[in-house]
Amino acid sequence: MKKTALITGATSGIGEATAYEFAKHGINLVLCGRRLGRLNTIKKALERLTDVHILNFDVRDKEKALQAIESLPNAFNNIDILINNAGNAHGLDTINEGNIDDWDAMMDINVKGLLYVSKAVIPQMTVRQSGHIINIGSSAGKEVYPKGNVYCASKHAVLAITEGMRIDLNPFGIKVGAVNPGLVETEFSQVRFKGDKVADSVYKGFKALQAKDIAEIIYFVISRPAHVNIADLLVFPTAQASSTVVKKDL
Ligand code: NDP
Ligand code: 8X3
Repeated sequence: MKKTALITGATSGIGEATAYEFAKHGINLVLCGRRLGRLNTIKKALERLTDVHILNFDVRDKEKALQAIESLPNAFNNIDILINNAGNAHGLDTINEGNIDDWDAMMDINVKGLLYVSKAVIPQMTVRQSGHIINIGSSAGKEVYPKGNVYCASKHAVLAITEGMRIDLNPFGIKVGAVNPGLVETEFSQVRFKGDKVADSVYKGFKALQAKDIAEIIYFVISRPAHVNIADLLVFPTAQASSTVVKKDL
C-alpha cells in the first residue's frame, strides 16, 4: 500500500526537492507552504508520478495549521511520514544588535510552527501505532556560531523537541529522527539577508550541498526497514568541517 507523506516548506529548497524525491518513489504527497502559486506548479509537475494534495497555510498560525490538516480528504488523511522542514534564518546579527521581529519569526516558524503541525498530525499516528517524523534541524542546532544566536537556539530547540518526541512516542512504535544539514544552496540565504546581495557570496568558492543531496538522504532515512530508526544525522559539504570552518578557493 502506498504511503502518504506531509512535507512542510515544500515550495522551495530542501522541501521541494524532497517532494520530487518522494514522488519518484510513488509516495503520496501533502505539500504545504505559503506560496500558493508554487504549490500549484509543483503539484502539476508531480501528479504524473503520484497523488498530490496541497495545503496553503502559514505554520505560525496555529488555528489555520490545525484546520488545514483536519481538512485533508480521506485519500490523504493517513499520514505515514511527516517531514517538518519549514523554516529559515532571519538576519545575522550580534545579540546586542539583533532585530526582535527576526527573533520572533525564527522562534515562531522554526520551533512553534513545527510543534503546531506535529500536534495536528501525531494523534492519528498514535491511534495507528505507526508513523515516522523527521525534523529538519541543522548543524546550527549542534554548534552556535558568531551572530547565529537565535537561529542556532531555534535549531537547538528542534533537536531537543526531536529527542522528546522520540521518547514520548516510543510506546506507540513511531519513529522520530532529525536530519541536520550544514550549508545547503537554497533560498535560505536570500531569506536570511532579505534579498541583500551578500546572500550571493555565501555559497561562493566551494561546492555547497544541494537540496537534492538532502532529499536523497531523507528518502534513505524513511526507507530503512521497520526496525531501523536513524535518530540523528549530521551532513556537511566536503569543504565544510564545522559551522565556521569552510575551505574556500578564493
Ligand atoms: P528555503 O528558503 O529554500 O525553504 C524554506 C521553506 O520553508 C519554503 O518552502 C517556505 O515556504 C517555508 N516556510 C518558511 N516560512 C514559513 C511559514 N511561516 N509557514 C509555512 N512555510 C514556511 O530554505 P531551505 O530549503 O534551505 O530550508 C528548509 C529547512 O532546512 C529549514 O528548516 C532550514 O532551517 C533548514 N536548513 C537549511 C540549511 C541551508 O543551509 N539551506 C542548512 C540546515 C538546515 P513559503 O515561503 O512558501 O511559505
Ligand atoms: C543552515 C546552516 O550554517 O547557515 O542551518 O546556519 S547555517
